Amino acid sequence: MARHLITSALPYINGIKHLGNMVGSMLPADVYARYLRQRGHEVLYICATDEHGTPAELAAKEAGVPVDAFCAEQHDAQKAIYDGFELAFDYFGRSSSAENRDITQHFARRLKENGFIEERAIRQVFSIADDRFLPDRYIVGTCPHCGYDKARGDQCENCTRVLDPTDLIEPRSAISGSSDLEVRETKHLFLLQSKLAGEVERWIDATSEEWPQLASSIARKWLTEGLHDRAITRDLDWGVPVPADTWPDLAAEGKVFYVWFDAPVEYIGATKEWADAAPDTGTEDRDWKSWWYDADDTVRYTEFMAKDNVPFHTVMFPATQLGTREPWKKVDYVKAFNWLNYYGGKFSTSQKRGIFTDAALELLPADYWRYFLMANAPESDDTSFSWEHFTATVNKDLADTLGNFVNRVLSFSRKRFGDAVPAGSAAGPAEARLGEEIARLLAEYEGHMEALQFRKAAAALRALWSAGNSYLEEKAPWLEIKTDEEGAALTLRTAMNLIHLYAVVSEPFIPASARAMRSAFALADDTAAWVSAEEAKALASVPAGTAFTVPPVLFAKITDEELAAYRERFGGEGEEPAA
Ligand code: B3M
Ligand code: ZN
Repeated sequence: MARHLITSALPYINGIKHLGNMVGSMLPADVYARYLRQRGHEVLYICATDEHGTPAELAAKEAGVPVDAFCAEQHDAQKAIYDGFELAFDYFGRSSSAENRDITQHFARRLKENGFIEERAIRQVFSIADDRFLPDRYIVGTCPHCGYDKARGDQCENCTRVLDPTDLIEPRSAISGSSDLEVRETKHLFLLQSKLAGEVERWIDATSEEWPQLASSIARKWLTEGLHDRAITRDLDWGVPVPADTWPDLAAEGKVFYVWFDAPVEYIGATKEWADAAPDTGTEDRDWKSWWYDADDTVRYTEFMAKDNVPFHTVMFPATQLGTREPWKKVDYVKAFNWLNYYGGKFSTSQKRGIFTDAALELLPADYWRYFLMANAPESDDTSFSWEHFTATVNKDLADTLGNFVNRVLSFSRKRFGDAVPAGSAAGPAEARLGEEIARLLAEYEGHMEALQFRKAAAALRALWSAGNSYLEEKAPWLEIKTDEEGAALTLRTAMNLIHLYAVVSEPFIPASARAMRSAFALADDTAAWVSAEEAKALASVPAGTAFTVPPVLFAKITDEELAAYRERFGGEGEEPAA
């Protein structure tokens, strides 16, 4: 079996994320990691909070707490929510870790040794009152294009135009509000991407064939626009410090690395954090470097991210890795996602628009969200969330098709045959046909999962659930029992085997419900990680006589009143949220 390294884009530390952020990175990565683990592969799923850069500093300042305390608290808050969604990371690290600092600084030293980093003098805005250089985002003023008076030095979020701080009218410091600014010369480190462009292009040519069109087209677009040398240091108080042993002057000025220089390195950093956090029982050898160093022939690396992160992951980070002239594992497959919109408009953390991960879990169990989001994942194009669509999907696919099947099969059998799986007559043509259909649909489901086509995989899973309902309608044990008790028992035993099969294969999407279905049966040995084609055809993994219980209803339907209340609270078509 292969060794699969999986990473998902690191959520920024500032603020609880919305569902759109999760469905474009961590959730599909989790579904894929779960599936591969169940198929017997060795999987390492790594993620972390992205804790550096101006977003963290500004958010901490707004919260009135030191940035390191802010990050520690926000990391735990986000991790608790992801635990609620059952995102089964092998490790969820922090880009502010010592491990990431050390590896980032190592990368920078190697890049300098190999001639891919140099110091350059640039002119930058200095704030006398704050006694520091101000990164572009720290300068606010009036936009010369639209007159918006809170435009930032890098971009006006009102008219989205990219700006230069010197464009702003009446510029002032976002920290102190002081307008006592002047432009001074300062030195920064530049990553000489232009010198690595040829190698990056050859790597993309050799690797991106199999990537989804969305990822390969964005990577190529950035290549054709030309790989420019890029400043990779900032004047911030919070970030990976420029190492004094290599750049004493810049270190003395307190320069730190640009967040997008250290954030992708945190995929490696968090893997080392995972190893360093190994239980000292010595029970497991967490060899972090075997996943990342000289691992081209032994590890398959898949990245999950939203489309705006593709350039950094397919151009800048591989360029950085190549420039070290060390055999760091580069990505093999980039699974990029479009946007999940909210009634056609963008989810927005800053404008509190859409549904946030914490609120989602307060409303409904994780599996409702996991299934809906994956069945409507923005893979080939943007998709839009609406409460009406969410309600219809939950009520039909989860409550009616799966939940109702489980409940009525187990309840009816218990009522008529007691608490053990009934034997009944030997399987007949209907069971043979069903077995063939289940095996076919299972193979389809596996094919889509191997191809990372999650919407198609969810559709195949739904078809598996529907096949059980069709069989039940065809056999109608509630009628059959009047004339053929043995036949009705066979039908129920077969349907119970389907429930167990659903429990095993649905786990990547709806782990909590899968556990509830599986634990209904008191199987002596219930360790099967997957279902073979033969087992799917036979539908006999749960033998007659197995004790079972009837779990509580798996999915409560969303009522019209609840639907109306959700729309009221979060806003609907063209309606502003009440909250
Ligand atoms: N923190 C996510 C974003 O752009 C960014 C990903 C970093 S992955 C190394 O929202
Ligand atoms: Zn503007």
